[in-house]
Amino acid sequence: MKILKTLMAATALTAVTATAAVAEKWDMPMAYSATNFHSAVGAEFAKCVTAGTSGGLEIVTHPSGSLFKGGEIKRAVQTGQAPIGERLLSGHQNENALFGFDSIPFLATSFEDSEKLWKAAKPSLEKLLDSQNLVLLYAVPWPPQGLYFKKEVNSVADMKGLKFRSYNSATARLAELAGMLPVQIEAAEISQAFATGVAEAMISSGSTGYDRKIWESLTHFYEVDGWLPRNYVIVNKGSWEGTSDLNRAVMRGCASLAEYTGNWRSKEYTGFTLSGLRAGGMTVGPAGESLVNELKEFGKTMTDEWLENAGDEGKAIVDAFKAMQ
Ligand code: PCA
Repeated sequence: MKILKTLMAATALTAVTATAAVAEKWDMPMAYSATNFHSAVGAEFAKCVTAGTSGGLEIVTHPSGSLFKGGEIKRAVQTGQAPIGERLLSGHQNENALFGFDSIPFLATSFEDSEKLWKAAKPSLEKLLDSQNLVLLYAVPWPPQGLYFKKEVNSVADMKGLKFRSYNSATARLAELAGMLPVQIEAAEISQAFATGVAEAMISSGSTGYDRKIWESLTHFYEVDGWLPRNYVIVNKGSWEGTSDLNRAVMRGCASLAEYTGNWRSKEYTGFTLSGLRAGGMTVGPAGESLVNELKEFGKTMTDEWLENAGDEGKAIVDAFKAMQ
């Protein structure tokens, strides 16, 4: 009974504080199309926070890079131009190799391993983000990465000279190793890049090809399961510290829910989007064994290079991940 009374008093207090506090509105830039599952999860997260704070903190999502383009989102949140945002952090691995832990070819190639790798890397990532004025809320993996072309490809030799759309330095490096010409383009702009011939091939998930109706320009998708890069929702530290305890607690709760449903949706979306590519007329199937073997050699080179760039902290992540196997 005493507990109940205390609880009721606490709830009454929260209600008073919530109504007394000035309602805040946070714009949340997101890089990918509104129909993409990451954007759907972000929209649910925003609703969860708005409802959970009884409108005390309203989060408004802006998908498709409409508020800030993908490449600008991290800086916008760091500098407080946006209080919160979503970004593929491996897009910033040229700034710090640790951001690229999730784009090492053939290190973690399944959802299960991606989860383990995330567990191993999360403390380092949180620390790095903290040093950059950022608070990490949640991270959700893209489906496994595979290769897109507009012709049949059975070996690295077939890839030589192609203009290859990259989304981070790992994908650009892969292109170089395969003798292709990398060109960095945000997902929101790839339909046009492929339609105009600025790019002719890429590595990405079935999800991004499906979202961008890639069958209008390309013909083949080869499942490689190279890695599962993550999108992250980050908050400006000043905005985080400046909002109420209640708002922070609700955001943490909604973030764990979003991470859970995001993982689940990513898995579901994998098969769904591959069927979608097929329905669009593309040839979809696993990459041939000899092509995979050639790619694995590049993977070894890139793992060594990453370990060299990411130093002891990088090595500790890989070791912790391997210890979970
Ligand atoms: N889609 C994003 C990143 C990884 C993915 O599957 C993109 O292609 O930009």
